[in-house]
Amino acid sequence: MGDQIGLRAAADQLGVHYMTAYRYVRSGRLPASKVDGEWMIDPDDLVRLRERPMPAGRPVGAAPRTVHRERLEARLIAGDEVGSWGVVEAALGSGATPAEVLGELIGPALTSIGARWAAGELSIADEHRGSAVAHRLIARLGPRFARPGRRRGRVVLGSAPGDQHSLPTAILSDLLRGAGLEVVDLGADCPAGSFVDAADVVGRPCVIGVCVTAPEVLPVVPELLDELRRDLEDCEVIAGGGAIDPDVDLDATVDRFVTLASRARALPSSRDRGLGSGA
Ligand code: B12
Repeated sequence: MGDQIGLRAAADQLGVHYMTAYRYVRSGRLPASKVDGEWMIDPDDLVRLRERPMPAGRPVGAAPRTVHRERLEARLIAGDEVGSWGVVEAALGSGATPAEVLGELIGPALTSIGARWAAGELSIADEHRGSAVAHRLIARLGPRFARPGRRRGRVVLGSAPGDQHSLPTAILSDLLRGAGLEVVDLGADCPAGSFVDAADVVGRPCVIGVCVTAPEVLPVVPELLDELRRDLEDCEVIAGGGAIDPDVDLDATVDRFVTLASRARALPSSRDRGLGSGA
């Protein structure tokens, strides 16, 4: 890595206007980090940019997806929400669906950030910064998954007690909403009682999805599942997530939830069968 240079010097070296270089940074095309309020650039990245220019109007396909993913990862690590959203918009503009943005851009960018953290290449602060921006991107995309009409079934999602990961349930929730399910996302670190309360609120029978991303919480999972299955005997309780299934097939996961939730919806609730708590 060479000595970092400022944005104006980078623009000069590229032979482009300052604002053009700024746009390259905000769109993730040119990696940069903020130092004392100024964008600083590694000269090696200028060389890479020259070697791999991005022609306008590239066709939709695997290669541009990879480019968008790499750009997004760079903007997430820089904590650049505006630039990150710019990459998302560029991907949507080139034909990616919101589900593809979640499943093929944001998810894989996070996975790569995690791998780079595990390899000692990124700090935990980089990961936290990127996660915070990723949450905001997911929130901005959320309304695009709203579907009018009758729901195909109901789902409660949450991470196991002690598991601090909330992004996996946020992403999965929207994919399930997009598939026509009503979803309550409880986020990180959910005690058993919260799953039960949420099931009562969304309406039973429903599917309870327990997300396990942190391997250290795996020991509490069997007991949690037993408890939930006891308390929510009219619901389907399943577990998944990176610590259980690291090579998850997202389409198959969504199909599984849809099948289980549709089947549950067709069943009478425990209250109708006289099995409720008596309340
Ligand atoms: C962001 C992140 C964090 C953030 C979380 C921020 C947040 N608000 O979510 C912070 C910094 C807090 C964090 C903490 C930790 N993390 Co972390 N984290 C990540 C990272 C980079 C991204 C996670 C993510 O959102 N992935 C993207 C989603 C889309 O992918 P996904 O998890 O596979 O989820 C999909 C599917 O699994 C499925 N799914 C999810 N839930 C369910 C449920 C059911 C029922 C089903 C069927 C499917 C399903 O749908 C999801 C949507 O696509 C990952 C890297 C990675 N590989 O994922 C590491 C990673 C998960 N973390 C890891 C670790 C080790 C930790 C810590 C233990 C680190 C530490 N020592 O402190 C702590 C955990 C502490 C705790 N008790 O929870 C490791 C886990 C290693 C392992 N599996 O063996 C990873 C893989 C990093 C790595 N490469 O080593 N982390």
